[in-house]
Amino acid sequence: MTMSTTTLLGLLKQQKYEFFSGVPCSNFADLFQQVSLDGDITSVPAASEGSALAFAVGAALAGRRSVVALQNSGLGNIVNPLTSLVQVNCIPTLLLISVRGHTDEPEDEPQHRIMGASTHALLDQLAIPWSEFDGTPQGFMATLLRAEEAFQRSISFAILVRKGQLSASLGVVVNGEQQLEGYSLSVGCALEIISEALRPTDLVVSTTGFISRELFRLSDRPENFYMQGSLGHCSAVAAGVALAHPSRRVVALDGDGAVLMHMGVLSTIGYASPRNFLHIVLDNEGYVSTGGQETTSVTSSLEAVAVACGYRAVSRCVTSAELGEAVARSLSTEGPHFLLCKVNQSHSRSLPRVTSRHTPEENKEAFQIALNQPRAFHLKAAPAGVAR
Ligand SMILES: Cc1ncc(C[n+]2csc(CCOP(=O)(O)OP(=O)(O)O)c2C)c(N)n1
Ligand SMILES: [Mg+2]
Repeated sequence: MTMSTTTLLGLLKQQKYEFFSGVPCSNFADLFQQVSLDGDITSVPAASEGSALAFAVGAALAGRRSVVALQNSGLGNIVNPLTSLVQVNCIPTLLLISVRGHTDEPEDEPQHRIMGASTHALLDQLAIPWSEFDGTPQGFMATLLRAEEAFQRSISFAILVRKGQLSASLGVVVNGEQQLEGYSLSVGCALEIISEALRPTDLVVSTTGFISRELFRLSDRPENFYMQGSLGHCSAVAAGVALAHPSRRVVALDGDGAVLMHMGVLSTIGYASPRNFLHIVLDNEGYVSTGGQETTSVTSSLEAVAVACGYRAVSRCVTSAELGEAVARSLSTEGPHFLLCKVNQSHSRSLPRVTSRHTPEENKEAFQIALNQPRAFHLKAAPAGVAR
């Protein structure tokens, strides 16, 4: 059964939920959009699910009833504050969880498989009562009353929502031709310029979502490691490769939402200072892969953070010429480099999934071979002292 997001929100408001935080999932695209436009609800776009829960706890301490919305992949980010804050201090919260990779959806992407099969058991293990959303207003109301009973006993409650159970009313498009006014470069154009400027031997680790899919569409090569889950960890993986293999240049292709989710890694990279590392952030000021919800990069200067964290060279690019020059410059000087590229939110209409050609394991194996036995490219001489 399908219920409209408007109905869901109306029932939540009726039960006096007035504070909302979370990290989006494409299944909740319409919900996040509606909440952000709703004058009765205070909404906080959190950088990670853990901090969304902490915001909700703060609101609860101040006497406001809150909802935290997340994809089940974000359960991994939430377990610590859930167990050591919410449960220990008896500050119950309503969790609205989008379940990806459910056992009866085997066609969902592989990164959701294990969490999809574990979500219910994990909640049981954590002693969080849950209910599956049945897509009817009566069923949802009954669930909210069950949640109420749990709250009386200072226990949190989770509602599990499946793909397609909430119908959109605002027409948010996920993976359509979203064309937003603003920056001239699209992710696709930026990736073409970057691919052009990189050496064939450069290793690339790309972040979760459309950026990996766009890279796969434009330039699939064994030197690319496409991250498909683990949002926010692409730069640490890339920097790990760079530190372990100082003779190869490694590029992290990151997104703004991903960087914000685990921003502490910038400090670690500045500290570890891999000279052969280039960190590129394609900043479209949104979680575009899940419907274009605004990220807080709109009001943050990520390049200033990178400077403060000790990256050796930092650039901000808006035009294709600036981007081409910055990538080329990073070839001739020592890193770690940070390159923030402002891009718009448009993508090609249908982005292929990496898994249409490679399983994650095949991708890993091809990448390892490319890393350890570089293909024979015709290499130009590198300037002295610069890693190849
Ligand atoms: C822990 C976790 N939370 C949420 C998601 C859902 N998700 C997948 S891609 C994505 C958006 C990432 O935004 P950004 O890094 O800015 O890249 P963009 O989509 O804008 O290219 C989100 C929220 C996820 N995969 N993992
Ligand atoms: Mg983004």
